Amino acid sequence: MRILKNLGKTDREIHDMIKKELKRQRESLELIPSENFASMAVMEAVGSVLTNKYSEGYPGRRYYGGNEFVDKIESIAIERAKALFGVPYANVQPYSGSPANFAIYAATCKPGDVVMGMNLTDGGHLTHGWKTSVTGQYFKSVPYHVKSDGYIDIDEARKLASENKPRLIWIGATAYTRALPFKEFAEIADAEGAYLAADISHVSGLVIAGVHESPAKYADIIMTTTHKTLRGPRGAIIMVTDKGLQKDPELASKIEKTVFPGLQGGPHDHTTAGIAVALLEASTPEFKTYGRQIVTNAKALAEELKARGLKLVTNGTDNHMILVDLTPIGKGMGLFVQEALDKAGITVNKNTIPNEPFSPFYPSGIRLGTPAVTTRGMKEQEMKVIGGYIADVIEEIKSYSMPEEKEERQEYIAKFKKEIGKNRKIKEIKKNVVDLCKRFPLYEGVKI
Ligand code: DSN
Repeated sequence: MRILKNLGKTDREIHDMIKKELKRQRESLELIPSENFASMAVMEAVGSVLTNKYSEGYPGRRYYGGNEFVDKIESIAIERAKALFGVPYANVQPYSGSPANFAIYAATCKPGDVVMGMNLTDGGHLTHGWKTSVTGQYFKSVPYHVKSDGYIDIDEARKLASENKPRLIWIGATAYTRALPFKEFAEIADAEGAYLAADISHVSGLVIAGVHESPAKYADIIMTTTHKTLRGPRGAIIMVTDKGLQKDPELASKIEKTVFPGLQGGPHDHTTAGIAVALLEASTPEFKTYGRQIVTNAKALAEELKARGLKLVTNGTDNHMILVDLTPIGKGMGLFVQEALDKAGITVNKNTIPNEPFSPFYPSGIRLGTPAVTTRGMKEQEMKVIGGYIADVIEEIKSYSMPEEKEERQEYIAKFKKEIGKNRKIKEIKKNVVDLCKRFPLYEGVKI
């Protein structure tokens, strides 16, 4: 099936870049844990005529005419989200995770209120109160941390909550490889009368598949982006639980008002349709099998990396993600490993590790995840092979280490890039990666 025919006639430049990006996605191993491959059905909905419509307001209460079908689409998306996550209220309009989280602050806090979230460099998210995010500037942020074993320090969080009396507590992360302790955080929030918001963006697909506990019984508010393990288009959903409505019967209407008109204008109806399709796909038995395989694959990959001598934060994983601690290999190795793996056709991202010893710009870890390779149909056997490739690439570059002197770093990085560009072993791995990818075709039959 040939797609983007009209784009090819109208704008060759963009058409060619999309064609190249499809080839890149097809021929590389996508291991960034927050990325995935949406289905053709999801992408067709997102690329539909719905992009033409304005529909400020909510179903049945719009500021524009002509919303007969958009109302139905949004209502379907809402009902599917409520059923899948077992909640009484869902708002599918947030443009993405960061604005969704800000809507949650606006609904529950006033500027200057105390908020708590996991520290960014321990694995938390920018919008959970980090200093460079407005969430750390408009609110008084008191971050909690992980312990030396990499697990969330629940005792510290309890103590900080009791001392600082937060209005809102976040439980959720972007670089945390263990189960999120919803029950314990509900106890902490309840003891202080705080709202508990669960940001399950990374694990929502696993929650649906039953391989990660659901926060529905524990949190007042749940937020998920829709494009990670959930495998939909880029967007977000805010949900209010039964518990949240018992605590504050106005909570759903507060969220509704802060999303629109508080923060956003017209919802992106094409994205809403894509979310509805992704939620339908996520309600199938096949999706449950997929979610289980994501975790099985992550565990298999973790075991292979460990067998090859690599150190993992928390020594393993409960979810879709692995955080490799590269400190035994060299200083600030995250960048070098990311670049070298990129050359081998393996896409990961450099990441800080808890108590980052080097620098947030040149961090000491890499973050890996299995949602995208699992979508391609890869299983434990392939994870073992991929783990071997990763270890082989790291072996090739283990003599590099980031200079302590900041002025020397740019020159050193440029030299590193030149040298790995010529590395024969990495070139050989790249060939093997392409062969492996071809055995697990992506968007089969699609031509641009
Ligand atoms: N950027 C996302 C991630 O990679 O985890 C979070 O916003």
